[in-house]
Amino acid sequence: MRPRSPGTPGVSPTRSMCLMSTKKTTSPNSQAAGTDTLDRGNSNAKLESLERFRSDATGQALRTNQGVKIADNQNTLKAGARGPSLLEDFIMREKITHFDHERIPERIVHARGTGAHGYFQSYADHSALTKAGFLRDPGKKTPVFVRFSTVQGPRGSGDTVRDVRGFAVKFFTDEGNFDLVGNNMPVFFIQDAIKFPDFVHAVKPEPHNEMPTGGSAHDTFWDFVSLVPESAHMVIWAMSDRAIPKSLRSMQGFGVHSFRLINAEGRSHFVKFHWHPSVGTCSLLWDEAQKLAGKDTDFHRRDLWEAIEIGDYPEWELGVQVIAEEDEHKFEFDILDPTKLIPEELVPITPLGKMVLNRNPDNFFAETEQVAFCPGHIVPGIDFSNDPLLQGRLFSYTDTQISRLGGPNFHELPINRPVAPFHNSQRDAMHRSTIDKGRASYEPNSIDGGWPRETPPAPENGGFESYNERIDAHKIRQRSESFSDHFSQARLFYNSMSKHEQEHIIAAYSFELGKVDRPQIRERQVQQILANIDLQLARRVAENLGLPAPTKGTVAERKMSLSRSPALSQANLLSGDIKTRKVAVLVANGVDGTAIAALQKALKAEGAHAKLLGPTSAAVTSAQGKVLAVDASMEGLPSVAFDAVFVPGGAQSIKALAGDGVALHYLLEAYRHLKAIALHGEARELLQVLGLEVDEGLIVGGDAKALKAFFAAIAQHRVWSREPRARAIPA
Ligand code: HDE
Repeated sequence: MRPRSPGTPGVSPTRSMCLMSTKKTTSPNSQAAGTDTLDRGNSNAKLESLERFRSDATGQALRTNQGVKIADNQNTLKAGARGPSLLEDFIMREKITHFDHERIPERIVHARGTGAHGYFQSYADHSALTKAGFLRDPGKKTPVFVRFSTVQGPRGSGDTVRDVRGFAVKFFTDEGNFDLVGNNMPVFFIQDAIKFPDFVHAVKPEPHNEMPTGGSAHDTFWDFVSLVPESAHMVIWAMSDRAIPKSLRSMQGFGVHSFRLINAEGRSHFVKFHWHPSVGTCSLLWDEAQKLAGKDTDFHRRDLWEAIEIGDYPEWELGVQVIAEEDEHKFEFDILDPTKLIPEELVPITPLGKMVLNRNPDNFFAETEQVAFCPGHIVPGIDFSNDPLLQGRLFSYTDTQISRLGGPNFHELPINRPVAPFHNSQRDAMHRSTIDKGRASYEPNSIDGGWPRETPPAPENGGFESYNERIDAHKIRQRSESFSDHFSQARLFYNSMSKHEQEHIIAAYSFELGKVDRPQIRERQVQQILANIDLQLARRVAENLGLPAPTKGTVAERKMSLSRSPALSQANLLSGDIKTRKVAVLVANGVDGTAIAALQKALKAEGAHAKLLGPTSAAVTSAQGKVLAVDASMEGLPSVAFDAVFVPGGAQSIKALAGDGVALHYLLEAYRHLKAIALHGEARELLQVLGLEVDEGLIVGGDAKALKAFFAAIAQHRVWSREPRARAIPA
């Protein structure tokens, strides 16, 4: 049997056994092709082939790229110890030349990102909806690689900026790669792909001084969106808490566009893809997000990395909203318009399966940086809709990789290689690594026996067939009239928010527009966009900016059948438990060690975690005389990195904390950020020192009842009722 082009997504044998199905699948096609059985059915063979791409230098000699062992990696070859370096030093030249070319162009958008491996498993056989194999076999674990990203900032920018987050998933299915390249918001800024370069140029740092990094609070962004009303809906999402997610693990994901699922009978349904995280969906506060951008630029990627390392594997449920082809036109909006969502109250989500991320990459560059997603990567059983934004995306992604990854062979990189074998007549080009055998790189041919051959589209064969949609139209450059309502869904979103979410939206517009220098841009956004979404919203923002209050919108309000969609509010998206939450425990010498042990036990039972923080990172001695290792100093792991704070009693410890400005600031900041705080034993005395009062999230006591109240407050994510009072606390 001749060696096949190996195809696996970069999985090591021991760690990935759980990801790979050992089930042997032989299709008529694989038998016809003669050798495909190995690649399609034998997962061990896949794993073995993958290992060829991994390099483990443990126990190995240092060598040049030509395999020559290196004797001295400290000194260049010189004419005498103090003499000039010699050009013939091939070892130094090879090393420096390679280093000189280490950087590749970063992604034009979504440059800042982080990735993880995992698997997807279908809950059931969804054959009625699709013939895609990975959605039909509930026993099958399909390997995935996911990359989360921000949009605006460069590779080294902060994680917690106000921005949309990318949520891109590569499914390595047996029938080829399927890339679901989505975002954490269900709509987009523009309706037609031809506007994308304009939008991106506007949001990116301004061209003269390359500022700001990682945010949209600047003139060119607001100039563009205030002139383009179709952006109104997405902009309000970007001004909402969704743009400052608490963690990547707690983000919802959306395919945004309508796609199609096609079953074996060729029947099509429109679908919208949704990812729903098991830990619930919640956000940072704006003040926290800004502070974290400085205190821990890597806050999101660190959280994801650590969660996977400790076995808190992030999980999402994949679901679809299903719309029959004949219902395409039954909505008050066009399902092909990517600035519209389909409210879940109108079309509920059908759960399909779950995704678990259980392995961090071995090498950021080789995996996370070189992964190449494309919405055009689909498999039989999935198809596109005519959404004009999606249509443009279908070519842009592979095109961009050609300059980013240096040629058209990026599909051969280990992270991008499909699990399914690939054979065709494409040849050569930069960085070709497959050694194609045979003489015939054309089809049809008789010289190589006619291989590789086409596969008929019948479902059991697996040849891809596009949905047989009837198109009868004029060639025309025109926006459909059905795309013309830009404000109803922005209003629906605003109306669906809880009170505190609405306040955050007002604050975000006020903050961002406050950073805009040109008064006419601020005014245009308030008068011509916000006033058409909601007059109260527009007035509040106008007041904060010192602008005249708008009295009416500039376009007639359309009456919609739905005025609120509770599914859009994060207030309704909490998990109800405290799994994976992080509690800071403030300690000093003389701390009550028994209280810490009780807390740790209770947190463990709930699947949550505690970290001990001291005045320095030196160990402390408890009141019981036990030496307690400290995880970090309070300055090293600030309160913004935690969900809640616990202060155990112990007279000596509390005396020390009460006189320590860092500890007091820690508690005040946690209070200001509406976090649950528990003061145990003597820690009660801190209330007076801090000038704070007990509330439903500021709990005094350390017995089982107090811990229960503390945990209940953590599960609520924030003590929202405290928000007005918290403003009085210095930031
Ligand atoms: Fe992208 N987008 N995009 N985009 N996008 C890219 O492809 C593009 C859009 C999204 O982690 C680029 O490989 C066009 C919508 C994600 O590697 C580029 C249009 C949505 C990622 C590109 C859109 C997205 C990208 C840059 C309008 C949500 C990161 C690097 C027609 C549904 C993927 C790259 C990763 C990346 C083009 C609009 C999501 C330039 C032309 C809508 C998550 O090809």
